[in-house]
Amino acid sequence: MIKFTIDGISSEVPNGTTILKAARSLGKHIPTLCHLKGVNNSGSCRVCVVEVGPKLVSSCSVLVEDGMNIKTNTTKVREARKTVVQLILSDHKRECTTCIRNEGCELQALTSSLNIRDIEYEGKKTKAILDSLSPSITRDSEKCILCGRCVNTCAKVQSVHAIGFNERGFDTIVSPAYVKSLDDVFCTNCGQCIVACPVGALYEKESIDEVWRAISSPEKYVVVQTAPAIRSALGEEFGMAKGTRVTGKMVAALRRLGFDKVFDTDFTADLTIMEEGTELINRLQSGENLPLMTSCCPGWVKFIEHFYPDMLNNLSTCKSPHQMEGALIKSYFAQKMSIDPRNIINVSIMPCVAKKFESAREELSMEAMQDVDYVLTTRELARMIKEVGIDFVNLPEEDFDNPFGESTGAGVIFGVTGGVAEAALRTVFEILAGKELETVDYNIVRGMEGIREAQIDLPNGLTITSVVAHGLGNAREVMEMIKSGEKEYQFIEIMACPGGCVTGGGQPIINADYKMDNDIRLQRAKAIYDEDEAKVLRKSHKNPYITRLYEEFLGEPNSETSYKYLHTHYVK
Ligand code: HC0
Ligand code: SF4
Ligand code: SF4
Repeated sequence: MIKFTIDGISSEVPNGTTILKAARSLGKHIPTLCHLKGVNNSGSCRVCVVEVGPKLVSSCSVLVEDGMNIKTNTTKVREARKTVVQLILSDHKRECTTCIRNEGCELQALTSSLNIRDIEYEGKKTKAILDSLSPSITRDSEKCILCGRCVNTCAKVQSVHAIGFNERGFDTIVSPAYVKSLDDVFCTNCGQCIVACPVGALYEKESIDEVWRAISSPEKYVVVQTAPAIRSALGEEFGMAKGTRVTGKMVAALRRLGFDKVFDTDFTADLTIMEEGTELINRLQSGENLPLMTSCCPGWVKFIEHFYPDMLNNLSTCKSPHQMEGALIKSYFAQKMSIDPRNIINVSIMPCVAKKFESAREELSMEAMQDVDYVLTTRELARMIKEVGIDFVNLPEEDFDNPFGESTGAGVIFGVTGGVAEAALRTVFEILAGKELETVDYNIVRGMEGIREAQIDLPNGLTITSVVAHGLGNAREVMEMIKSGEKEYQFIEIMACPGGCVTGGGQPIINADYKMDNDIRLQRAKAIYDEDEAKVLRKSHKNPYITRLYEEFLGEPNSETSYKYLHTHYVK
């Protein structure tokens, strides 16, 4: 243990503890800006300075040493922090009232907490670049404070390196190499840079206006569906506790916004299990294109298209659940309701910005109609609800509409890492066993370890090795192990975002301060597993509406009709 003094109080901490962490353990709150737990701890912004002897040091990067005398609240410390923030503000496009991060911006909160009332310096400004070519992400250089949180997230967590520091000195800018557009480089559209950004320099490409226009157009029939992870986080935007499950209120809010039908993506998550489970059984029997890799995460699909194009045949040919649902709404549902599919507008509420890119992909359309017309993030949906003035917290709980409103627990758990694998096991096991099995919870694939392997004995005597990975850095590790022959797997689930969709790039943004002491992934995952447990039906093949869909329209899993509407191909 290391003995030290902080603001006159003697204490001790384990070796290797930063001053910031030591101070927090004693209830002292030191402000930070560039610091992001596990990702960025260079101390470059110097907002977290404290006095140690005659020097000011960055508390997030300097370790406590024996006998250290630390002062966190002196005039020198307070003035230094103010100067740092004033210099940042002098080069910042200060348009808080209209900024997308207004009230959620860490720079704004810091300015307020440091009691900064005026901008002391005005000087040269960063070159203005508004990059809005990507279908998912907009970058505004005038809001960027060069903290590096996005750069290190993309490099260290995602192993993608799409953005970095370019140019030099005052001209330094965070952007793709050669200041290209994000749309012109190998960006996977995962949006993890957005949720890492403390300010409004990175944000989703909004589609709110287009969706309002569709809703108010009398000839359009506007259908909305919600991804599994939305229900675990939407309430946070309305001040509810992190990870509060708000399924029924979410449905009620969507009805009040004016959507004609409110469907659940979880229904087609169940359908994905029927299609992908059958695909897995077929590949295991034929030995072809193994390992089977999940294909529901568009960030992961883009990653493999960019970096491992030789393994595209290993991807499941299944479209992702919300794309399947989009295709079915414009075919099966349109026929049932006698509506011209050209008058249907499909809106998906997703925790994800890569889904915006996915929905625009040419392959995911039929007869020049996109399966899904607009994707809104959880944050955009919250903005629409606020715009109308709906009292979300006090809404009654309502049920989804049918025929795409009923789902099993297996569909729900898609929203968290390991969920697709677990849902597949619940169905594949029973199909192979030819009888009902008691096991529902496959804890072997759950958890937040970056890479989780499991040996699974199937009822037909086969053993498969599966691996679940989340975060593209972990995905890359798995791919390299396969390429080098170090590992052999039969089934792989990958989600681009650490934690899975619950912490996708479109979810409510959690500030770095909260993340220092809490794991938001676990908080939201709990909401998902609670919903799974509360369901009467927990295995996809038990969903009666799935059975009816096969009887009335698709025939059987992997049938010709299924291929027509529910499957796709990938491009090198
Ligand atoms: Fe996901 Fe999905 S689970 S990708 O993370 O498969 O976005 O929540 O909607 O489509 O269902 C996201 C979440 C989905 C899809 C589902 C899958
Ligand atoms: Fe990197 Fe993902 Fe952001 Fe693209 S979207 S720049 S891959 S973090
Ligand atoms: Fe989108 Fe989920 Fe993939 Fe993240 S993990 S990119 S939220 S689909």
